[in-house]
Amino acid sequence: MDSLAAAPGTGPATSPLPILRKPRPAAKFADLPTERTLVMGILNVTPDSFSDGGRHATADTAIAAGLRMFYAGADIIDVGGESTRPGAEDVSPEEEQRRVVPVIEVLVKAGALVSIDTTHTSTAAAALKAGAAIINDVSGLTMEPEMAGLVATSNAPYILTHRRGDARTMNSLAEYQDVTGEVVAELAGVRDKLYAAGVRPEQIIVDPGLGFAKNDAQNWELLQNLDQLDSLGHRVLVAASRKRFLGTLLTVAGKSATPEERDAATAAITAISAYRGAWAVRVHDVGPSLDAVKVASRVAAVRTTN
Ligand code: PMM
Repeated sequence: MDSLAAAPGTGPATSPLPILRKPRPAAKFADLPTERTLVMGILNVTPDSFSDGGRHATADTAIAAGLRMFYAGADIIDVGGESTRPGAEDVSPEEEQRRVVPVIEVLVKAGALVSIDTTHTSTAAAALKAGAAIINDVSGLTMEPEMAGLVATSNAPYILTHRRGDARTMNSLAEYQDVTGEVVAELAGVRDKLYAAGVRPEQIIVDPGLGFAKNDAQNWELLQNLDQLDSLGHRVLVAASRKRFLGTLLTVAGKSATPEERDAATAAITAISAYRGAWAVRVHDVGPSLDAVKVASRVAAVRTTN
């Protein structure tokens, strides 16, 4: 396996891998900081992700990118092997696992807390076996309802994302009278299915699913109404990073901003989400969001001491 080149001092000079620091004890979800918003770094091990263009398509380049995010301070590394962009083709669970498992194993050995971004129960199970600690299912349980059984038996935290339809159909399903109210109600419905399968409330993290069956105006409305998601009583994750609605907002001379040109706007959303008390943000560019969290925490500290 080429990723073994990551062993300290054994990598060829051409290896993209940073030198591995001493392996650390396995990170635990329970040890994550609770006094501030967490930063989850996105690691797409895919040839066709919309936002990083397949940059981390091999195990070595993905591990290198994951380690860079971890050493930069990311609290969680979210590893995915299937593109979820609208219109993306399905990837078989076998291919998905071939992409993600070696990457997860090395990141966990290095001491990172890893989440697995998948809609497949078998991939979530393989990732947990490889050391991942959190299941991030963007389908909101709609692809494989049996995922609920795995969440219950594994006791792993589960990110429940709001989505209608799948990657091919979701764009046509963005019809709401009251987007926030309907997203909250639909999340509550899926949450009840998780409860029925034996999942505990503390395991559930809710995500409004920005861009998943939402148009630009609906994404902005959900961000303005983030507080309403708190009514569900779970941790809240905000995942706006590099999404198309930011590109549209930053349009210059009729040309929408490229994914990389959306990072400053992403950090601005991190500051807003952190100030509103989100549990975590999911971002491609970790450094600016870590700074944004510091700013929001510092301002909020004045609010709580006054
Ligand atoms: N969006 C993408 C992928 N995974 N996971 C969660 N929990 N929420 C999201 O909104 C979400 C996600 C879209 O693709 P990207 O990995 O390129 O950002």
